[in-house]
Amino acid sequence: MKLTFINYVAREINCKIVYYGPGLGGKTTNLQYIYQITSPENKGKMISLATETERTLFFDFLPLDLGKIQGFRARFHLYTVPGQVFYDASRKLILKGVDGIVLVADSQEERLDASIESVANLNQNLKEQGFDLNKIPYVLQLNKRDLPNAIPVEELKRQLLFKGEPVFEAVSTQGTGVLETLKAIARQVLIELRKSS
Ligand SMILES: Nc1nc2c(ncn2[C@@H]2O[C@H](COP(=O)(O)OP(=O)(O)OP(=O)(O)O)[C@@H](O)[C@H]2O)c(=O)[nH]1
Ligand SMILES: [Mg+2]
Repeated sequence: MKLTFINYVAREINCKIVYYGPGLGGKTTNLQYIYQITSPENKGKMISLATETERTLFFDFLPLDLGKIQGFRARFHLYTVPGQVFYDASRKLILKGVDGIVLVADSQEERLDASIESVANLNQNLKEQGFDLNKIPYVLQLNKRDLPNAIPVEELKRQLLFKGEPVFEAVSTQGTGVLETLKAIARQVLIELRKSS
């Protein structure tokens, strides 16, 4: 199904990670933090595809410490989708060729329904692409832990866990939990690539 893009000249394997989740949950904030702390020689341009009303973000970067697969380095391309409900067509497009997904949930009580809906929407859109959320590398991030109306972690897990995926608490505006989340999804993607190589 997935044709991982291999660049034989640069000896790199390209991996696509998509940050999914409800509108204003903190997907873009995760990417901005990662971009900020990655040294210039290890990252490409951060590209923001924006229309008047809709934002999505893309950049690629090359972590050096994630190991090699049969002599190839792994280059990770990180994408965010627009979270608001009515941008479903964009989300489907961005999911094409995905290798791993981070669900950035909003911990605030009033955003619980939106987070639950986003997991369901992800599951549905993956199915349409021929992927299975039960099988694809997947990590859940509980973001905005700093806010007073954040729901207890155990309650969020009960509502949002899909398959026993790794869960990380985050305050992405402060960078807390952002790298832990990224490393966890990268690790899963590399394990899958090693299986198929
Ligand atoms: N207090 C707090 N605010 C946060 C946190 N993470 C993100 N925000 C804020 O929440 C707002 C939305 O964050 P974005 O990163 O733009 O959210 P998004 O998921 O990309 O939203 P869409 O692109 O609309 O789907 C911004 O004002 C962020 O500064 C957090 O952990 N704590
Ligand atoms: Mg965004």
